[in-house]
Amino acid sequence: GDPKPKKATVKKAIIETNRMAWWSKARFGMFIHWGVYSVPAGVYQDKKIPGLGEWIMHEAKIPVDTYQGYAKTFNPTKYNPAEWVKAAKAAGVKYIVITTKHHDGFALFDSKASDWNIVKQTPYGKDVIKMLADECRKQGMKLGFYYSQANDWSNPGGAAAGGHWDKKQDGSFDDYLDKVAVPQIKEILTNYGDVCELWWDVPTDMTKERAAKFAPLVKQYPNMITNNRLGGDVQGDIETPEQYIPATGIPGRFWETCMTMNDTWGYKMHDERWKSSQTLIRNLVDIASKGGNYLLNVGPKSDGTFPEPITQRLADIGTWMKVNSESVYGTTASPFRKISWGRVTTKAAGANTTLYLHVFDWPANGELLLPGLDNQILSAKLLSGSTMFKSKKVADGQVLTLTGAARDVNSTVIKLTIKGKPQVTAVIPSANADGSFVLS
Ligand code: H79
Repeated sequence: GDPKPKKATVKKAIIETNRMAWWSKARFGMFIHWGVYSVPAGVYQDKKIPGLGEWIMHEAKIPVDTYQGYAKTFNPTKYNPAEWVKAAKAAGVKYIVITTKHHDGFALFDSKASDWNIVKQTPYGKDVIKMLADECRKQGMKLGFYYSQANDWSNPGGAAAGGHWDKKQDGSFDDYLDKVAVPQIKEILTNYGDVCELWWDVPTDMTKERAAKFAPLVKQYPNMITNNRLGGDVQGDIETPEQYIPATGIPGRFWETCMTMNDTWGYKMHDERWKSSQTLIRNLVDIASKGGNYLLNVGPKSDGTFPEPITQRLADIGTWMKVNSESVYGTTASPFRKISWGRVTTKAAGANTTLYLHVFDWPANGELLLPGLDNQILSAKLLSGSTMFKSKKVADGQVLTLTGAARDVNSTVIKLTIKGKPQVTAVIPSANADGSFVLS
């Protein structure tokens, strides 16, 4: 037979699992994209610039000096990190990841490695990252940092990879890495307490050798989770689908879908295509049902406040989570191959199993089919109330008869307890070659 795995290998596997445990349970994080781009907010020389708000410098080819002028009016006097963290908490968010420096190269923290930072350049003059870190610590919120390592349109040499339109951007990419990116990573990992997640972005021109420049720093924080965008041959801990939900999840990898609430990460004054609260809640559920995390973005305005549509949506999500969060936190993927009426999340309950049935589309005849479910059903209860539902066996599974339940427009959750581990007989065509399956 196979040789037994060495003790050290087993021990390492356990440490790895524990390291990711809080993250896997969390399921819901908040991304914050904030920077100088929130000042032009999508408008340059009276023209609406199409595309992402945080890309305006690149999209409009704004000269470095002109762009740096925006910092002179970046004065977020209404910035109150206590309110931000409170709003995140109330929405059910378990961790925050904020842009410490995006592609425009502007550091939102006090940096000795580059003068292009909030303390040096703005009338505000305060380290907003420190303020947020202090507040997160106070309110028991985990904090992670986004840092654009390979796309920097302001610090000389940093734009070598990401396009060039101003002589001021000239320089050696390696010098930029050595003099700005590596020292700044040291600063953000050293000066703000625990960093739960380090979020690299866009590994353009990041060779193995260049990625290795960051390795000694990152190695000092073995509990910090890193994403897969550093470059070189570094895989990181988590996959990062951007703006989409993988149909079958990502078997064998931790993953986190990051997504905007409208069509931009950084604030734009003319972007009103907001996803509905229902869509955002169902996305969170969909992602949990496939075993991933949802990193939902907010783009604050330059005055330091969240745009009203964001505040509204966070509150709506919070209202739903207040009643239903146990169907999200600590759950794992659905045991079903395909469910037509919604999504399912799973949690072990001792020897038994809880299935959270998220009903998106209420069955017209009130009969909710659990396709191919073989286990004995011990109970079926509305999560938000005391209503119990009866079940019966049918040819292709089991059916719950839904009666008199208060429906939730976002997702009505039924807490189903079944005996033992889920046993689901396939009632639809076979799984993909890797054992995953299409859920929708
Ligand atoms: O920070 C957010 C994005 O700004 C960043 N990743 C997320 C988390 C990101 N950087 N690069 N990309 C995403 C891919 C680039 C996409 C585009 Fe474009 C930017 C499409 C439209 C604007 C670059 C410029 C490609 C076409 C025009």
